[in-house]
Amino acid sequence: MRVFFIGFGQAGGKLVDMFLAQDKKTGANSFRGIIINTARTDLMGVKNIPMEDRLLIGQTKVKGHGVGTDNVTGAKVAADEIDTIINAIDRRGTHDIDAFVVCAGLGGGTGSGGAPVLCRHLKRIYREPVYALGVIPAPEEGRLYSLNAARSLSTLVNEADNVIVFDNSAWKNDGESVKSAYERLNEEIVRRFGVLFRAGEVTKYGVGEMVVDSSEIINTLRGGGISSVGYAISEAIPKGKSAAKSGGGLFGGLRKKEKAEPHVDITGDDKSAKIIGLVRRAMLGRLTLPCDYSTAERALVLVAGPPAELDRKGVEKSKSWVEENIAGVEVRGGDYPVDSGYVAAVVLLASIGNAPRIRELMELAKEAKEEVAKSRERAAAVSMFEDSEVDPLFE
Ligand SMILES: Nc1nc2c(ncn2[C@@H]2O[C@H](COP(=O)(O)OP(=O)(O)O)[C@@H](O)[C@H]2O)c(=O)[nH]1
Ligand SMILES: [Mg+2]
Repeated sequence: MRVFFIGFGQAGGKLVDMFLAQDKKTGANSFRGIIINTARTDLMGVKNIPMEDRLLIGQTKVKGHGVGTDNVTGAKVAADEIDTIINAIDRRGTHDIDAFVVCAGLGGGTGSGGAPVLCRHLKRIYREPVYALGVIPAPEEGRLYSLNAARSLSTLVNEADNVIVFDNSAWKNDGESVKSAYERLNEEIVRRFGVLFRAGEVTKYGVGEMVVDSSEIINTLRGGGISSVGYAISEAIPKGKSAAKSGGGLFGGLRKKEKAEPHVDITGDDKSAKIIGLVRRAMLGRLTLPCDYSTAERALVLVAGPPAELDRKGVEKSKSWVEENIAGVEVRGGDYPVDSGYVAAVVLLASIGNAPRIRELMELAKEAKEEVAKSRERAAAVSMFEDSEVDPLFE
């Protein structure tokens, strides 16, 4: 799939920077993008995006210093300067793309406020689907971050064609701060979504036997709402060659402490058993957003790896297994031949009905709304008594 990425705010900008770098490294050339911020230093902090594709907005309001955690101002600035944003996107070229993906951390100010506004306008102007890749904050980041995320997310689900969520709290290790984990989390995000969004693009191995093309990703995400992604990886080594030597290729390999399932030389039924095992691990393991997978409306199963390891029967059986385990019956899938020492399975669980962290955010937002209403009532009651002799506190 050819994707136009827009990174909004600091987290969004860093992610798009990494997506484009990964794309370049693999020679795939399926991604392009721009990044947008109200803070000049954040725009300067990325490594791979050309200067002309970094857009500073809100200069008259915040003078390049950012909006802090004020997502209302973030949204206003985006709305005020939407023409400038659309011009920057058009300048980069949109005629041959399959989808837009707007990346943002939803707990802050610029991306949290700006992403929903941008999605609304992109949908009005272009025919291609508009997806959001939203990072939600861990509770330890504070109540304000959670409130910002709740507010942004509830708007975003109405404005984007689908919101794929990554939960920082599910991915940071115990005892580790969210901030110190950013780089590792971003690698996890880009690895998963890089494989998913690039599926169907021609590689030097040609296209797969059972190609997942962009229309299948689009149809899987068509139901809207919130989606989550699972991923698992396993070694695939031709005899006499180590996975480490042949490199991770598309998947960027493994980190030092990470373990892939050891490779066993297999053929036929074993080969499909290996794929089924991998898909199960992807769906039952840690998802980008922890959720009850049995509530997913649709799913997409993608198996990527060296052609010799890909197996039609394995993919078909995996699809049936996923179908048995989710709420809906629409499960799409296929393979994606790539130059890699690993086989990877990606399971996209679309339009999920139950995710505890999302429910928590929504409840928090409801409480906050009630608090505001109560304090307004209180203020109104006080003003009623201001001119009278009765002291409302001693009623
Ligand atoms: N996973 C991840 N989350 C980040 C990163 N940078 C910031 N965040 C989170 O994204 C949210 C918004 O922060 P930020 O992007 O700085 O806000 P903005 O610049 O105002 O849009 C917060 O919950 C941050 O914890 C990052 O590099 N990776
Ligand atoms: Mg920041």
